[in-house]
Amino acid sequence: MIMGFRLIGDETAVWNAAARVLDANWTGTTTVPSPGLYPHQWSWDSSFVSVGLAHHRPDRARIELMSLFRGQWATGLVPHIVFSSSVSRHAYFPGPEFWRSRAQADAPRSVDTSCLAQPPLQALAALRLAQGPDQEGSRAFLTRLYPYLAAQHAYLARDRDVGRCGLVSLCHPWESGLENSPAWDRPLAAVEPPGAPYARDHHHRRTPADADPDRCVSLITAMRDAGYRPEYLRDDHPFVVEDPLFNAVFLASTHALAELAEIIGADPGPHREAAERIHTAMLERLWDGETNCFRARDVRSGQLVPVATIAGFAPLLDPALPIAIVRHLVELLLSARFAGAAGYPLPTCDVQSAAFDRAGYWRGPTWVNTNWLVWLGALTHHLNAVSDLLFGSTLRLVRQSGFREYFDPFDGTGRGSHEFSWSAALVLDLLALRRRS
Ligand code: 2M8
Repeated sequence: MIMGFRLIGDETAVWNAAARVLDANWTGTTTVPSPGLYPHQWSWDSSFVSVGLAHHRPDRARIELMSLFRGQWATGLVPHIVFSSSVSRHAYFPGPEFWRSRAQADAPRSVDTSCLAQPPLQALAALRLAQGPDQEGSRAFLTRLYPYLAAQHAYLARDRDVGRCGLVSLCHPWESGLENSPAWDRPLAAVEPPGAPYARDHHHRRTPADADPDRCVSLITAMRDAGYRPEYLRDDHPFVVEDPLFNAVFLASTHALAELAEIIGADPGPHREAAERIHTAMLERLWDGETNCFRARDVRSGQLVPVATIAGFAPLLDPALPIAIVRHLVELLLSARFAGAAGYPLPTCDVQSAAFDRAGYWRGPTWVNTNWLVWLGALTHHLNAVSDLLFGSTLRLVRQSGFREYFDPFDGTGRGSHEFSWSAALVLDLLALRRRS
């Protein structure tokens, strides 16, 4: 279904191919990120997918979002994985038997989940639906969804502002969505390694590709044993990091939540105030005025992490970002540290950093979802040269290599899984939004 905009050149073929990927990965209630590698429902994947489905199958986008909230905890946490009961328990590690969510009083009884968060894109995705053609249908849907979104945002502000400075803290690298980013190397190295390596025979298929799987697994064990209590996270948990991408997404979704409140006749005021608080804290805590970029802050050491990554461009999603900072970010983005050195931008890590790895998982390759987030930020500030660059680069990648999970930033070679859902979904959004204007 192509509505209200004109595709040019071979864009119709790209559109149809992307739609076929989403159709193939649809299970009836959700779209798996990739059937072989990621056979369950991931929180931010589901949101990216809903953004694309809003143009292709808005009916499915609504089911997709609603099905994710089956996994919401009584605390408001939207877990990063909702496990499918029809998939073998060996299909993915760590699976339900590792997280043991049902042993937690606040977790849902009817479905197994992980116990971590992921960048909270759901309100932003819901707003895309509200802006689609079926406005009547979506208003009823949004009225149903709104309380779940509000609870999710309240949870993050209340229980996950571990540093008490107005930002959400990651308590695990997997909460970032950029699992193996070099930004986590230093805070992770400061975590006491477990006495014994975790039982690798538990790992039947693959473990998230971390630099340090033992520490990653032991961090979850520690959180689980403490019942995921906020007091434990605040007082004892060793990995606590404020990340610009997570918080920029939280800020953008908080603005979206205010707009949704207006649409359904609820009060947007508290969401606008929350957005203002995140905006202020992000500038105070994560802007590095010496090197003119945003960096993650390790709350335990108090230090900003040394490496500049793609996450530092996500604050462009903040409509109130001061113009001087916007200019610094554009300069860095176009420089030989990022787009200026890559034929297929944007690399996920500063290419001049020692940690950069053109093929390493989240350590250099270009991903469609990070391109899309920065593209959205560029649109927010009317940075046409940047949004056109990201649009062109992303389309070139999928035309050349297909809807792969990630890509070599220098020659566009596809890597990771094939027919990856968010790569397809976000290309639909790029095509739809560019042509509508
Ligand atoms: C990757 O993360 C999972 C763990 O959550 C893994 O490595 O197994 C990341 O790319 C993450 O951002 C994504 O949501 C997930 C599913 O696509 O895969």
